Amino acid sequence: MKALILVDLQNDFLPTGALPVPRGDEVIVVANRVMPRFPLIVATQDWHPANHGSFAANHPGRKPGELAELGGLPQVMWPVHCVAHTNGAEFAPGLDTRHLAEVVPKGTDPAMDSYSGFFDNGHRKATGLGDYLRAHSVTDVYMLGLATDYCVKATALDARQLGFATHLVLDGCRGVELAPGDIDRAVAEMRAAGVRVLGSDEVPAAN
Ligand code: VGL
Ligand code: ZN
Repeated sequence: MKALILVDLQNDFLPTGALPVPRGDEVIVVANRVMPRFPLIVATQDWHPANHGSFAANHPGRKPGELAELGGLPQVMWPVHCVAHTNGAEFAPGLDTRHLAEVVPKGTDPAMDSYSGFFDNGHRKATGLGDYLRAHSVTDVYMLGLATDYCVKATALDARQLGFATHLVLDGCRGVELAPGDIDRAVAEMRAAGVRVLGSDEVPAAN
């Protein structure tokens, strides 16, 4: 059984959002195009409380883009983004959400960030997505979304670690690229972990 994971296709990651991913808007049509090829589709949502520790604004003197610490881990300081129940956290307009079987919130604990859709960054708590996929006999996960160098990468690496055959739909992803080369390095890291990288035109039709 195959599943499609749509990673953080939310307003705040679009070019007009609070944490803009360059050309992030271009992946929405890719998501809509491949969805009909999957029997099971799930989506993650970055879903932070206003007091989240990844927000520079919650650390006096810190600016977005700086490196600090959260929950004992190195933590990039981000602009306030994807605050639960705000417009910025909503799915991108134009995304066809009718066939989402499950929406997985992450990053809800103010004291820990969660890039992956499976676990927080400290691998201390699971979101339930792994159990959900196993309960549905999923063996293969395909994924696309935002951002390649953060949440997509973390979700793909965890999927591999959980034993799923993991496929990255590269033209359905865009990255933040805080430092030049971050996207290429993220893709290389995923490949090295056994993630198969493909184009949306190579995603097999539903069978
Ligand atoms: C993300 C930074 C902070 C992402 C989420 O979705 O890649 N990046 N929160
Ligand atoms: Zn976030």
